[in-house]
Amino acid sequence: MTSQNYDASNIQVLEGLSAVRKRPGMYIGTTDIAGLHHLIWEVVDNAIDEAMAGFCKNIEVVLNKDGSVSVDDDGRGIPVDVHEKTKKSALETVLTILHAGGKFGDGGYKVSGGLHGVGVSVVNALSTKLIAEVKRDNKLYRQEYVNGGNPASDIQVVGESDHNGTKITFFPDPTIFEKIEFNANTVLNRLRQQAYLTKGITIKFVDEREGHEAKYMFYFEGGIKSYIQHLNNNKVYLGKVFYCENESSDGFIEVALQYTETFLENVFTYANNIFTPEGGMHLTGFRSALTRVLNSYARNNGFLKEKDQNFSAEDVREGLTAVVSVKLANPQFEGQTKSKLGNAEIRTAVESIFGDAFETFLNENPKDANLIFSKCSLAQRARLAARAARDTVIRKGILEGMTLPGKLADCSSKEPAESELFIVEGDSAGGSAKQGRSREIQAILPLRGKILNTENIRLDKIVENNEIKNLVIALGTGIGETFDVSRIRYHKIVIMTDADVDGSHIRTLLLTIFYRHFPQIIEKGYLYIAQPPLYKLSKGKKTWYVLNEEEREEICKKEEIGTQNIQRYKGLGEMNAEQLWETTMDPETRSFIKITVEDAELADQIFTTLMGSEVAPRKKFIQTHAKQVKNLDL
Ligand code: 0RA
Repeated sequence: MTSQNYDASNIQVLEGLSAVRKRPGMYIGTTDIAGLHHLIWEVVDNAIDEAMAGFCKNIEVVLNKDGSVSVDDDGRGIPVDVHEKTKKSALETVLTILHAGGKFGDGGYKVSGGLHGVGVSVVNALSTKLIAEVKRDNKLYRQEYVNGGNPASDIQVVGESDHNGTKITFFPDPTIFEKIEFNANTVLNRLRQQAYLTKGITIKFVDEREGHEAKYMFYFEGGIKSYIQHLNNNKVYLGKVFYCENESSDGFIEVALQYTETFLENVFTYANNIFTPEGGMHLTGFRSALTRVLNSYARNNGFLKEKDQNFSAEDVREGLTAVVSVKLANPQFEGQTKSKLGNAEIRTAVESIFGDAFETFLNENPKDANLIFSKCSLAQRARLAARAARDTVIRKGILEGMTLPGKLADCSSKEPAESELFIVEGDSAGGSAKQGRSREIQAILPLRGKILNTENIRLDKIVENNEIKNLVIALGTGIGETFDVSRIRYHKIVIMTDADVDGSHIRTLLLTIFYRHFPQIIEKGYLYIAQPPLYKLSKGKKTWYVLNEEEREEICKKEEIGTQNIQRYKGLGEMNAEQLWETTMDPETRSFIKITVEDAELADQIFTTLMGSEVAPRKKFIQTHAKQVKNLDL
């Protein structure tokens, strides 16, 4: 833009976009890789809005060779006529004025809050160049913006078109983002999720970047019903998928669910296609209707006898896979990460729409109802047994200060924030770790051999296992119904196992235990994996400890180290106390991997596949991932 046509409204516009450039975090959360991807989400969300309003059937996302991204849709096309308030084309208004995107929309349930929905102008502000192409009125319009949203020219007619749509191509600004390279998997996962949530839409993804070439297409006829089938793909499921959709004056409600033989609950909730991991009113309504309907049906049909207790909320959650998706006019996002739905009216809407439909489903499908009730009743019996077991076996210990296990070499600090617990495989490595540690802040708990395969073992069995009992007592949190993460005695829990197959198996088992029974510990970021070296290389007085083959090859080549100077550590036990400290435990030099449940769905599927009772999917997984076998247990 030149200075001659710099009038008052322009100044306001540029101030708006420069505010975005000054504090990008306020608009897209962060400027790291997650923030970078928000740019794509923002444009795709706009196209999805068009689809939800019933005007768009196809969306194509392309990662272009030149580093830019294109999002092309066949919606109505952003209007190009002059907007009376801003005296600019609607297109330019949408692309240069903050929050303008939602104001024109008459598309029913317009996303207007949460992490997204900040408007495509934010994408423009954070791009070095953005090209908008609009197909409308049989014409193809084009306008280019540069350096954070400045129009490089007026809107121009550059051709004809026989359909409507919008294509936005943008180049993320490298001076804003830490990194401007997109991750195809991140984009794919998001697009797949959006495709599930928007029944009947086709989303294509094309990666044209050199060395990354790929093409995908997502179309799910059943919407979230297909999503449930995908989530339960590797599990033994109980009966068919329940699905309902309905509209009330408060919004549009969709629920799909299916029980599985697993013990885990997988409920994903969305509001206006935005994932709400903190739950909220839609989840509350869903849960209360589920418990209420199952109990009343069970009583009426003799599954629960007079003397029996009602199913608790936990009993009906076990093995449940569900997706709850609501669309409403003015979503209120609350909570720490603005990902909890606050609209109270949606609770009653979900409760009655889902409740009625689910009751009908049970009445009309007695076989499926039977399977669900058997599962709930098993969960109920296990809960009561676990409670009894805990009362007798561990309640005294964990909740009333039972002495710490003899095998635990505790640290002297009583401050959880600085304390670390190393869970070490085998007694001999445990010995070295006890000698080598910093007694002040590091505690060692040796575990003997293979602990157990938790997949098929319930809470009541777990608390009878000595190794696990020691672990639970050392953690200080309790387990099951009385689990309390705030009582944890260490803020770093470090799994330290050998770098071999057995070690990796034990690590997988431990991760499973944490994932199933102490997920809050992972969510808090307290769980780590130590990385003991695989090799020690030496040349003269110099030594190198290396973590993997690649590093070994590199150093051996560079330093001309021959085989006689390469020592391979088969296990932690081969290192003396000093070496173990130096390579793996010393806070100054060690490198830990922090365990996250960033993708609970994926983690669950890997655990289920590797450790579940179904053999076929496990084989398939190992075959298709054999080359990445190192990462199996993460
Ligand atoms: C404002 C108003 C209308 C549509 C859009 C914006 C719109 C924005 C984007 C961004 C990407 N794709 C998009 N498609 C549409 C309503 C248009 C009308 O009433 O005709």
